[in-house]
Amino acid sequence: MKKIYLGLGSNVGDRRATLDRGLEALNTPDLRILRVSPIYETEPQGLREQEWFLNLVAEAETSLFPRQLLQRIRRVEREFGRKRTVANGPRTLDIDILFFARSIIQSADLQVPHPRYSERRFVLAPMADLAPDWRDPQSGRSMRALLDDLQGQKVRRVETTSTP
Ligand code: PH2
Ligand code: MG
Ligand code: MG
Repeated sequence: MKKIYLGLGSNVGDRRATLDRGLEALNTPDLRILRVSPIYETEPQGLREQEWFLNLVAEAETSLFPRQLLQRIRRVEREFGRKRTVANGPRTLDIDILFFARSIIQSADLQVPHPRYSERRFVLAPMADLAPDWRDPQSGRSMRALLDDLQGQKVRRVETTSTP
């Protein structure tokens, strides 16, 4: 089993229920959710003219290979009515692979660690809650240090979740 971190986000519909049900849908024998961060309400990054998001990070372990994991995630996103229209636009449920153990993957359809995570407070704040000493396999920097470097994006913790 490999340890992974997934970022979940929602800014359409009942965001809180979507995150809860998304975690349930992901939690299977070959993809075990171990711990879930607090939930944050976060200012949209990228495309700014859209509703605020709820974001969280989940720590899990999986026997899937990275590409199988990607297929699984896409299936779950589709179950939640995710339509890929505007890049960085509104989404009922977005699930991103942040880390896959210490693997570094650079291919056209899959990049791990997530290529933009270290510029995003909506990832780093919940990530640092769960695993402040986890280090980026490329830069060697800890989540706490990366978060300390990032200012100005509005995020606020709204709820502490219970681990399934
Ligand atoms: N996801 C994006 C683009 N912008 N902004 C916030 N606050 N949260 C997100 O999850 C998010 C975003 C692309 O996936
Ligand atoms: Mg995303
Ligand atoms: Mg995504």
